[in-house]
Amino acid sequence: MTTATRPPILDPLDLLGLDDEFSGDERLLRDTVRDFVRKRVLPHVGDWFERGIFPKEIAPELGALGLLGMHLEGYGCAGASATAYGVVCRELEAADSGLRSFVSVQGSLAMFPISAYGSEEQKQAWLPAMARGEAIGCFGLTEWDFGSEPAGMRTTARRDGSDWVLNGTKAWITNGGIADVAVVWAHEGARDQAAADGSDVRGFLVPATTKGFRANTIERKISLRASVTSELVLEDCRLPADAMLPGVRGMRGPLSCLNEARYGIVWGALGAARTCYEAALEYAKSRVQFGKPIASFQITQQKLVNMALELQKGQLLASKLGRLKDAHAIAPQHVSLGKLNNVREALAICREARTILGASGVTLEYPIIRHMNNLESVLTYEGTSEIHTLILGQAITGHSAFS
Ligand code: TGC
Ligand code: FAD
Repeated sequence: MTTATRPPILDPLDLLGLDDEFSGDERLLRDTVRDFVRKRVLPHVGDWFERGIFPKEIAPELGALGLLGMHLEGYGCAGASATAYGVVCRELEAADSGLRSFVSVQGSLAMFPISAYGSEEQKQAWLPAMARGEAIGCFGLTEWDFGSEPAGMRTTARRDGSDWVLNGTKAWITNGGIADVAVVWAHEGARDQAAADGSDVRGFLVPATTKGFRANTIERKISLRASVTSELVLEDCRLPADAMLPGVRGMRGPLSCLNEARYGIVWGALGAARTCYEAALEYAKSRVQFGKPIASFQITQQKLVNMALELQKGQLLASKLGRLKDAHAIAPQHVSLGKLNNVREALAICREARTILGASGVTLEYPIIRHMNNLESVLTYEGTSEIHTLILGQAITGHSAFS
């Protein structure tokens, strides 16, 4: 006896109809970005990944869509809601984490500190051009020897007359090699006087044309290949007095930027996972083994159902964080909760989806292994899953277990 197939009763991609709760503007933005990605990115992204390139010329196109610094106010930025920003991150990362990374770094890590802590002159000089995608930014916090513990950084900014002189090396910097301006975090003063807790850390705007500044590409990544990752070297980079961001001092400066970018990842990871789930569902319906579509086997259905459940739970979490953020009631620990859960579950969904494709799942003919590899970086950057566990552990117990 053959089993009859019936049309699905629920939308397999949104069992609870959670997207219906977005406003009309948010749904319009979702559809606009989805359409852009379908036409402009999906036909090429496998090739970009394979060749290890990020097409810099896409920046003005993202700018024209109003996606760069979209959650910031003024200076050409759209002042969109947190939910709208999240939806955009989700749709971009449904194509590739590298594309979402570009937008996260530009808007949340480079434009946000200028907007929040910059002088009026710094805002005028950079924000409109960055919103249009005519100038690209990067964010230099991590160093080779200081990743999870950025307060230990060795980069310094020493006064010389009214100038600043920066020395140090930053590592793993997204957009580094294509940036026009780097937001560089450094101890103020000489290295032997640097505060161990980072309370003397300041942010500096370093134009890529500055003498003594160079970006070296980090090669041979097998994750986030459609994204530029660089080492930034600063050798006696002399900058004018007004290169420093006047509005913040200490680790609160860089860490507050991370809240913005981590929030985008909470949504973005769902996009990558959705693409993998969708690819696995389609494959399972058409792949026949033992005389039946593999979608008709109980174990395959259990895998698909678990993926769909985690996608819905992740979306509920992201939407709740969006509402908290719009109400200015979000705490960094809330963002850690979302980043930890959604990236961990997205990676699990991608790995499970890969098994449904069998051998086909290991090729770039399908998007799954690309997303899976990308999410290994997403699990590590913007605070590793272990660091977010410890942030939440401290929030729950009151005890710090970092050192
Ligand atoms: P701690 O002593 O706890 O705090 C120092 C000061 O910072 C404040 N603070 C925060 N402020 C805003 N937002 C947050 N999330 C904050 N966390 C801490 C804190 O209130 C204090 O302020 P004040 O005014 O009292 O001095 O800080 P700590 O140095 O002990 O660090 C704690 C820890 C381990 C959680 C932190 O270092 C951390 O988050 N480490 C992970 C590092 C990280 O996430 N790096 C990311 C680099 S950028 C990146 O990966 C970009 S990938 C981009 C892409 O391609 O998408
Ligand atoms: P480490 O800090 O050396 O950690 C190694 C392992 O030890 C991890 O599992 C970690 O969780 C664990 N660990 C560390 N401390 C503890 C502890 N106290 N308790 C338990 N476990 C612990 N940085 C930027 O500044 N700007 C960027 O644009 C940027 N882009 C990136 C792009 C990519 C593709 C990647 C991969 C990284 C990027 N980073 C960027 C760097 C990223 O933020 C760091 O890799 C991350 O913070 C972790 O640092 P680390 O790699 O040095 O690992």
